[in-house]
Amino acid sequence: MQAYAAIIENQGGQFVLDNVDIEEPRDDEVLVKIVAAGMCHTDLTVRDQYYPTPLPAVLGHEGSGIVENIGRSVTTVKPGDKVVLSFSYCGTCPSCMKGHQAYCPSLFPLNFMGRRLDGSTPIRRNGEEVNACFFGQSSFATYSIATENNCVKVADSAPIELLGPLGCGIQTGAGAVLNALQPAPGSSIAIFGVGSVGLSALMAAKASGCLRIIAVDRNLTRLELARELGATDIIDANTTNAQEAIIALTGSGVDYAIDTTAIPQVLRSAVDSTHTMGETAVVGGAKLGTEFSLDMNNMLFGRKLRGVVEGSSTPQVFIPELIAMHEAGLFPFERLCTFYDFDQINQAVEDTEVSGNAIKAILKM
Ligand code: CXF
Ligand code: ZN
Repeated sequence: MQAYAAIIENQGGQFVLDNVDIEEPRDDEVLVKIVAAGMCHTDLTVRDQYYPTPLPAVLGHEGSGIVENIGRSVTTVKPGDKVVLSFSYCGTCPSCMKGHQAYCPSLFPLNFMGRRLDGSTPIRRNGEEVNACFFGQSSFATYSIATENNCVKVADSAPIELLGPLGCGIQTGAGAVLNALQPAPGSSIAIFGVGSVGLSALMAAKASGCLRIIAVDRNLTRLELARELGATDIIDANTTNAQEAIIALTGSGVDYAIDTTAIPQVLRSAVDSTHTMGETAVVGGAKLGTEFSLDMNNMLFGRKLRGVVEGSSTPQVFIPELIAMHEAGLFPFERLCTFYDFDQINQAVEDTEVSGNAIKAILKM
């Protein structure tokens, strides 16, 4: 069938909108009419080829929409269902079977190789293959081929236009707190970088009963929003040494830290801002091969550092939980969102990464 898609043709280039042909779903696949798709920093990371998804490619991995058609073996969604699309996982390996889908060993090939595992792609432009299957969806398009595994069915009454970012950025931040760190009520936490991932972590920390929530960033508008969403302290990293300020505020450091920036020096100060036995989560995706250093003796005194992918989420469980928290007023993630028409996609990029005026851009198809 015909669809309209945003294609990255060259490293660092703009999105080019064009007509494409999309295949009908295979046995385990789901054709989704995309209503909206959030823009995540990882789309731009791949545009810049920090991760080697081959180009030209249709990116987009925070899609939401309505099931149009299903393959013969699909049983959990049907045409007309509202779905949020999340990351792709195999579903059959030990990690997936234990509920650790975000740590599926096939995560990279399934989400970043631009192809199904058999090497095929469901998208063509003028008869030429275009790389797709990005996070099992490539949802910067009016239609997407997803797999049953990465479709999360939501209620018919759900505000589907808003929900796509739950499939990646929002669950990445919220899950780092609610699934991975699991702070006890009364804990302290410092969040380095308050873009969409950091602010999602912050809202989750507030909902968890953290009593000291310290937001660190260089963007003053985002810091003000952090304060409105529950930060007890904000640190302007343009003018203040965050690590020193956190130690001064807390006496000995925070219980938990999260680095969303993927900048080695920032990750280092996140770890160094925790007290003995404090725990830091690294959630940002750096360019492949990026290294960072730590003080070994600082680590020796019980500090912990862990990587957290996609908020350690089982999407079919966690996304409905986040929707329920949103409905209860405990997780107002709509405050982060700015809507754009699909053909304004390059403006959305500029507003997100150049001016920083948009925190979570959502494209309406
Ligand atoms: C990514 C970060 C890099 C590893 C896979 C998950 N997060 C989503 O954008
Ligand atoms: Zn993402």
